[in-house]
Amino acid sequence: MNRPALFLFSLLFSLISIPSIMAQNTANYDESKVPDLILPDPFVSFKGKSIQTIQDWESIRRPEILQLFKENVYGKIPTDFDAITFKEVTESQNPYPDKAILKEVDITVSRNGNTHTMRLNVFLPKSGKGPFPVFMLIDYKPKDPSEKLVEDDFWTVSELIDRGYATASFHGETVSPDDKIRFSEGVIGNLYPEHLAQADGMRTLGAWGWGAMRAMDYFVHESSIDEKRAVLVGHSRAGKAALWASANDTRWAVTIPNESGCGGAALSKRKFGETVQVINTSFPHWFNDNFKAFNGKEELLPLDQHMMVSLIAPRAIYFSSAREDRWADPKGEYLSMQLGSRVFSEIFGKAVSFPTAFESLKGPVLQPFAGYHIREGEHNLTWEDWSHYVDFVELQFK
Ligand code: GTR
Repeated sequence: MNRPALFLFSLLFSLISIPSIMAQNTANYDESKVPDLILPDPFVSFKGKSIQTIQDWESIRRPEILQLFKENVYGKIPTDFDAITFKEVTESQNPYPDKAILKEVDITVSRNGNTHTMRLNVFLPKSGKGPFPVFMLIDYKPKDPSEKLVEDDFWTVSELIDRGYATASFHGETVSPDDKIRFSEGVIGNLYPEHLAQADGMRTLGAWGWGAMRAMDYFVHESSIDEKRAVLVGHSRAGKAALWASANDTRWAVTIPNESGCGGAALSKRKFGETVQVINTSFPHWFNDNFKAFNGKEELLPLDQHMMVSLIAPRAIYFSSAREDRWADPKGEYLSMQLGSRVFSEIFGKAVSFPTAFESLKGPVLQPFAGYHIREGEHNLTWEDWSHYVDFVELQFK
């Protein structure tokens, strides 16, 4: 190419590519630029029926909302398989031998002659009388699951044991690799390969949700754990997966996504911080293919994340944010809880309310069924978060 042609080519290239790169990389952090929120009504059915009773909710509206999320956002989570086995292995040293029993469990699931094995790590209190309530964390840190059994400040095993809980965790990588090329080299490719060709098929976050369900199967099987008092926790990307897992599997008594942001707790239609286009571009393997149609078009989504809260009800749900984690849109997370939790009072007759404006919130909102806190600091899961979770959970289980 001669120089003027090269110049013209690169000018054209930059004109085409700069706006699209900017659209991907610039996040709005200005509240005055947030569009007027027009949100779908959780209490009106597709046919326009006003939903007011538990019966109509369970038989009409909840299945509609679940279907909307399957089709447009996360993809289906398959529930069929032929067999599941639990095998205890001994690979790691127990970091808390004085207070806890460590069980490393290989969960092997088979379907159509194929198998997939995921690893669940479980700590049971040595003192106290079981069966114990359990905090289950979907983990994804560090990147290599064999590197470390417990992330000290992230999965606060010791403190949870001290408060009388069992706690368990699996690493997402052992179910579906968090990688846009290799994501199918886990349960999706091994057991459910037909999903790869489906626009509403299971992808990584759905697969992590599938993993949480298999962990729950283990709790049902393990007599020292009380599966009726099981709490599902996930941070950030794993918080998105925890929400979707619990929407699909009503065996979880309490669901706690921490700083789960876009595609998690935060309202997508606010377009504040991370957007649908940004998340689908950086992590095309997280959500189903249909979700990509809403890149830059959040206003066309036939749902928003407050409806995830309504899918969890009447089971308990808690959101948490961090002040400096604007990428995850703390206000959008709170609004989603505030609006979505209306299902508790309007359908289930439970006194749940979030009357306070986000800007004037002081301290955690702790009440039966639904709660929220925002702590100072950055995007992370810390003991400060966990300690509020324990306080919230104690309100539910007492
Ligand atoms: C970010 C991503 C967020 C959130 C976060 C995390 O890069 O944009 O949606 O999931 O990672 O998982 O820590």
